[in-house]
Amino acid sequence: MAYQNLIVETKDKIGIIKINRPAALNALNSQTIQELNDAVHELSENPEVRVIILTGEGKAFVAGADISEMKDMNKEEAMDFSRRGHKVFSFIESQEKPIIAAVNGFALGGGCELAMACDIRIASDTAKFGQPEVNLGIIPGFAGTQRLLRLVGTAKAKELIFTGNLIDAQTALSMGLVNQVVPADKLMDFVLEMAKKITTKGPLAIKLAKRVIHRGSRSDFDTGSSFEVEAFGECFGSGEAKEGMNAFLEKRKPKWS
Ligand code: CO8
Repeated sequence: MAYQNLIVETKDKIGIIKINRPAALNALNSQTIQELNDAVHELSENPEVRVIILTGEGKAFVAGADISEMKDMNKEEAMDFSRRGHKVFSFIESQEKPIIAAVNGFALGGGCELAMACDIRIASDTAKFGQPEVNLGIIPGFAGTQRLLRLVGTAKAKELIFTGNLIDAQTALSMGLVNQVVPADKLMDFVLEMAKKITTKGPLAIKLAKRVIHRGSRSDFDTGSSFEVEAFGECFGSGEAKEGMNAFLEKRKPKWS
């Protein structure tokens, strides 16, 4: 598929989506949001791809929703834009393949929200995070209020959202907003290595682990545990578990079908 604002490539079972509007710091306009949806859909349907990496071109991951597109919206249009963003980010979060955000620079507003919709966030040491919407007289609109509080807790989420402060990657790490911080020039190598490692694991196990964690994060403990029991059984029903355990006992690498 041809994209105007994204560069999409696949290599060694890894799909890479690079948001490519560097002149606007990769701000998310409607077209880019739609293209993100389409690209994730395309890669999730591609049987050759096992892990997806999302990153940005230039000095930003994404500097937020596109302010020039939002500025003249009325209430209904804003709600519609917000709903569309929610839908796409929920799709990103819930589709079956792991998605790693390689946060190469500014991840602000909708950009921080996009990173939070990914499964794992690896930040360059030059990245900056924040929910600066209140500077514009608005609040986060792509589920930032909800995902941030779940990741960093209510108090820190309120502090970030009320002050609009930008934080550096180390601070984001200390809050649990990102998984790891790496030097800027090593970011893609590091993320590719992590993605590559995941591609060597049981594909069904990865898919089910993601599904159970995702559904569990929206459920109480007992309900989440019952999802785990079901998925654990499903692993054994597939033959993948037999291959994985036989390979261990036979001291060889598993051959996933
Ligand atoms: N939207 C549109 N254009 C942007 C955005 C953006 N979010 N961010 C940067 N740009 C543009 C600038 O206007 C500038 O364009 P031009 O060269 O034509 O003047 C270009 O990108 C480069 O930006 P700067 O010159 O400002 O670069 P600096 O390095 O000086 O500053 C900053 C970088 C600090 C990132 C600065 O650009 C900035 O503060 N950007 C805005 C950040 C922001 O407020 N983000 C939140 C936006 S609101 C949001 O995301 C809400 C999400 C939910 C929406 C729900 C809808 C209902």
